[in-house]
Amino acid sequence: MSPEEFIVREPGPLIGPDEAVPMMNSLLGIPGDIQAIAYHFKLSSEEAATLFEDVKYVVMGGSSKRAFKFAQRAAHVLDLPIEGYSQNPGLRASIQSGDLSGYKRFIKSELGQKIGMPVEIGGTERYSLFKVGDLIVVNHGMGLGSIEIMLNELVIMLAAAEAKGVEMFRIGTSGGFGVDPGTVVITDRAWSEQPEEDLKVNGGYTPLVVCGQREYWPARTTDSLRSTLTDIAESRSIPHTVGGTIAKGSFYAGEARMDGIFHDHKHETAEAYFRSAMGLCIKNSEMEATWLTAIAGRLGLRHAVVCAVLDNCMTHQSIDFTPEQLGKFSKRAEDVVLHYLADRKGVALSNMEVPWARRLIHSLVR
Ligand code: R2B
Repeated sequence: MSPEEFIVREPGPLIGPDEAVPMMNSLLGIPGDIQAIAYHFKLSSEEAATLFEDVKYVVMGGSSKRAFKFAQRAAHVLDLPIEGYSQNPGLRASIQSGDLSGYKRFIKSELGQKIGMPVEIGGTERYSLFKVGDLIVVNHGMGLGSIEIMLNELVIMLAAAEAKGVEMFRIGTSGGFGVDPGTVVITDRAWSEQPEEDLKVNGGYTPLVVCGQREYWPARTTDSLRSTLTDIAESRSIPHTVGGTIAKGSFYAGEARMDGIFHDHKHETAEAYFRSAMGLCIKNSEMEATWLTAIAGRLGLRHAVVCAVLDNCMTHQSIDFTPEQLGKFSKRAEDVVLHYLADRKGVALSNMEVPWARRLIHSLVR
């Protein structure tokens, strides 16, 4: 197939601070009148419109616990109000209908606002979404399929709310290619796990399968945001590097890890793979970056991927640090984004931690 035969989806122009998240699917309606249901979040466009109108930032990561902790930290250190989903369904009506979940959510929401504890908004079976001030913190689960679902529904809700100038950050963990554990990789572009396929189209695109066909979607993160985050890491002495990030479709097989159920490949095969990736300035691999750059890129939303390296795939393939060390490493990625938010809000960060007593109360209530 010659290059001109590829379907290439171009990045959209970056939206300005007063421009709303664009709606690209006219079947769902026009801005100001979008009729949609975020199926996995169990929220309608009408609910989203009232909840998310003022959203400016979205911070996402794999685990729901980490999303809660980031929201908790952001609320505390940036002094952001906790926003819950507190439509009182009434105790009597809840008992009569035999479903107390709405009423329980109302109580939790009211309580959360009093004790500074973020509370999930919407359905929680698949994802946990918190809102503190103008910030959404949400988990996307593990893998490309999971983040694609989350992003589609989230972006539709933000478009329905006509949220303006929204910026998106993925913070997470990753395996490093010749990069030491504890280093934060600030992604310049995402790659598929077959980088030679990405190279078939010039200009920073990555192949994604859509309706059985390979399409090329934007792979670059936003230059200005990336360089601001790099300056932040530099000035705060957070160990970091900038480079490419492979988003794998699998955790064990994709890298011929030595700690999976199969061990079909020699270590040299995996090493040759890592080395050829390193030749393209690829620094790490995780499992989500391509769908973020693809979706945010097409919509013109400023976006960044900031992942801490937990293990260097070149030297050892099992994650053999203590949970405390790993927690410290992954916090570094969070810190970069937290500092960015503080700078944008003009907040001087003296203490970046939530006091232990508050954390204790929250863990008892949650
Ligand atoms: C990083 O960590 C998860 C696997 O442990 C996955 O979501 C990723 O990208």
